[in-house]
Amino acid sequence: MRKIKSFLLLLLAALALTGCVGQFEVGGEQEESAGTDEADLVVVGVSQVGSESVWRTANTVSIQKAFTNEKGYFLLFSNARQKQENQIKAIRRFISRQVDYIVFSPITETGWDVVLQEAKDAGIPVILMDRQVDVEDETLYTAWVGSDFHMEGENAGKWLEEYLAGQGRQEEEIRIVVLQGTEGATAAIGRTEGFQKVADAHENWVILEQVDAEYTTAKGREVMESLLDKYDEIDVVVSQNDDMTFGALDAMNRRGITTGVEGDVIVVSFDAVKAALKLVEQGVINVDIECNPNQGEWVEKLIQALERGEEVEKTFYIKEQIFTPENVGEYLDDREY
Ligand code: GZL
Ligand code: ZN
Repeated sequence: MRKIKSFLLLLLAALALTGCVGQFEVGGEQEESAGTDEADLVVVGVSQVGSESVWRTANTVSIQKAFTNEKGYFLLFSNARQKQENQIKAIRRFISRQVDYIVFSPITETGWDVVLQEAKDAGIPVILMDRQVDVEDETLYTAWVGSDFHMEGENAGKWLEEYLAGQGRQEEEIRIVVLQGTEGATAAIGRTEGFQKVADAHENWVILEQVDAEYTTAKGREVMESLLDKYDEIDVVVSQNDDMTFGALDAMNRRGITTGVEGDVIVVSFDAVKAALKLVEQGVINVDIECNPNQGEWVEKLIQALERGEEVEKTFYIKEQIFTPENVGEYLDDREY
């Protein structure tokens, strides 16, 4: 692994001579250039899902903040634009460049066994962040840092239970639609299962339909339009990220349907990005289940431990909470994303 350092430093020296050291694209990656006096950098190859949501962008920022030259890293960052084959290509490029670590958020859980075996054969540890892989051999990755998506889904269900009880609506039929994230993504699987587990305890809750709206605003709007065409009465919209929620709110508002605390439709959202928390504060969104994107620092801590030759936990859940109009005010100001 170290021998590519001399190659890299030669390359950088050449660039430095031409005075154009800085971020440069190599084979679809952005490389944070290292100052030429950096003797011994840990090279980390990161394959990110894409830039489909505000949450994803914040997640990327947390990676770029964690893996800086000052902290001793050479970061190779690749944006897969939400295509699994781009992630597989990037991982193969990282292997051929013999990076020290591979970090990635797998867009969906399946299809990774072959390329992760290649990384294992090359002796390169793989750390997962955010979403998970469903592989036969769990030794194909060293650790995973992310959220407890089941817990997030269950928290959404429990909040709805309490909210409806507070309105005396434990008996009446509650008609629910769910905008799901990308099919096969850990976050979508967990949030769906977690919410379903609570819904199963309420025979008066009717989940009319659950539709993949790919975590984007455009698809969220389109899916909400079709659900509004199909069902004349919807009481609750559960939307598995804020970007889809923005699209769904737009679709409802265009039809004069109001949402939130005083509205016709209860809105349950996930991610808790700042723009959505402002709508929680206004009472337009009833509750937002946080999904903490700041995983970079925890992945970096794992790599530090591995560099020291320590054993690390396989699973690392990061802390998160839920936001309602009652509590959001105290968090809004110092929220970065
Ligand atoms: C959740 C993450 C999801 C976010 C979406 O950890 O995988 O992907 O909820 C993002 O915003 O697209
Ligand atoms: Zn579960």
